[in-house]
Amino acid sequence: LGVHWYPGHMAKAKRILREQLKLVDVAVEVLDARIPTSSQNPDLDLMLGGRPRILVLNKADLAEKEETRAWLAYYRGEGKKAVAVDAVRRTGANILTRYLFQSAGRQKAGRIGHSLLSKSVRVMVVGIPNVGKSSLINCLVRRTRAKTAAQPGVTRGPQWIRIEKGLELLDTPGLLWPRFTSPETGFHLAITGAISDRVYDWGEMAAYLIRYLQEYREGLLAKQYGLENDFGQEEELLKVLARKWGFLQTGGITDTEKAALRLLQDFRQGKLGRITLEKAPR
Ligand SMILES: Nc1nc2c(ncn2[C@@H]2O[C@H](COP(=O)(O)OP(=O)(O)OP(=O)(O)O)[C@@H](O)[C@H]2O)c(=O)[nH]1
Ligand SMILES: [Mg+2]
Repeated sequence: LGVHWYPGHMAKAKRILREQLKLVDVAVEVLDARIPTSSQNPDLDLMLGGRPRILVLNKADLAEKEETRAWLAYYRGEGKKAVAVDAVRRTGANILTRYLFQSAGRQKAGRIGHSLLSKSVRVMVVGIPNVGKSSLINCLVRRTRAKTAAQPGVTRGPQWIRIEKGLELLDTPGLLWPRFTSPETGFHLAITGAISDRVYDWGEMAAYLIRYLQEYREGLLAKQYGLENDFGQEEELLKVLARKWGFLQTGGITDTEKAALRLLQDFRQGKLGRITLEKAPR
């Protein structure tokens, strides 16, 4: 399970990130609101040292509202600055901007183009692959500057982007760490799209997701896909779905791999509704 998911370019990315850190006033750690625990890089504390940090729960549109609220309350209880964001629809961007200036110890001096700051606040945006770092920057910049795509590993080198509001934003490549604390972490990262689909087995990932939904969201799959029920073996359920979608191989054998991928895609695109895989401690 999860063998070559720590590609060589990540070691390089980490090195570059360390070099750039000297220039940084504030770090924004982008987490996936569906998996706040698993998307938090355990190496980052050491890397960032005492630098001010803001947590962004991104893709909040895909997570359960109540859970996201509970996560924010939890972080704030720990004295951390945290904000929920939907980088595509620009929700939460204004709060984040305010936090950035606060954390850098500055008041926002003026509106766009009227900045009284002699030097802009330098912000490094870090996080796991595909979590929406580049999208977040584009949403703060209000236009498309950083390249984004629905697969991990799009941003390769570091990239500073200056905006007129007295902020300079550094986009960075997605980082993972060499050892996951639990197999669950690996699954959660893979299911949400942080790890390349070439690494994990689709069937296993889909089976994990099905088990989760059977346990915590009973009836959801049945309702979504018009099935009689959604209990039973994961493999059986994938066969039912494959048949339903007409994913058949020669000889009429159901193509469960293809069904698994479709299910994962539906989850990632939010077609199954808002689903938080990791609940906030309360
Ligand atoms: N639904 C939803 N999708 C998002 C959000 N933010 C980003 N995305 C999507 O997630 C995918 C990855 O976004 P990127 O901004 O490229 O992510 P990244 O962290 O820069 O990825 P790498 O550079 O590959 O590490 C894209 O398809 C985005 O449209 C969000 O808040 N909500
Ligand atoms: Mg990127």
